[in-house]
Amino acid sequence: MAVTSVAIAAGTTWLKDYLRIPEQRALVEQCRAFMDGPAGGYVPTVRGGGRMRVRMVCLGRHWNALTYKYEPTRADHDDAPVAPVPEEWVAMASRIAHEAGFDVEPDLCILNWYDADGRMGLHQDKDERRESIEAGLPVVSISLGDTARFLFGGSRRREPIESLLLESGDAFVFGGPARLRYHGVSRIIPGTAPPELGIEGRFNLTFRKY
Ligand SMILES: O=C(O)CCC(=O)C(=O)O
Repeated sequence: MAVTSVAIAAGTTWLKDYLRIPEQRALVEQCRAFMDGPAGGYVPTVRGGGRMRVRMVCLGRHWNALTYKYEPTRADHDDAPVAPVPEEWVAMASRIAHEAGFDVEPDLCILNWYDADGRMGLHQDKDERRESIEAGLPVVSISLGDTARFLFGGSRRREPIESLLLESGDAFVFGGPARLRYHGVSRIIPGTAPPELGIEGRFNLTFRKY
């Protein structure tokens, strides 16, 4: 299947079908190994006391859900040290960013697992270094498994929100003037993953430069 590049708005590119099935399958295996590994996925509790609706593993730097800061160990959970982002993942995310017109080498990845009830509230990604955000260095997102209904709003919470169906193998990039746009996942559509992946649920990887 050919990659379709959809320019959603300034700084925002949706690369549909970016990853072929063999690449997706290899990534799913790696994601599973991180999620089920020794310092594996856990359900973060955010500072208001609510439990997130995903299982999360951070690579490169840990995002602390209580302080909203990045750190070298998982201080809000088990204090385990954070594994590095695999080099081939950095290369892949840089390549995707380049396709969307950005020059960046990400140094952290947040890996989320959504089961059939998974979701993520509308938020901005704004905990990276101020310099990275001001430079508009993009967030590169990759979807694997079940389709997600992805919400994409504006830079202010009250702006209109678009709803997009991100499918397995899609990449979505937002940077430049779009770097602080609100986004979230309102639902997962069970049973929509490509059968070749043998997966019920969804992995999402977001790459960022700290
Ligand atoms: O799962 C997604 O598509 C979005 C994930 C996200 O918003 C995040 O990790 O900040």
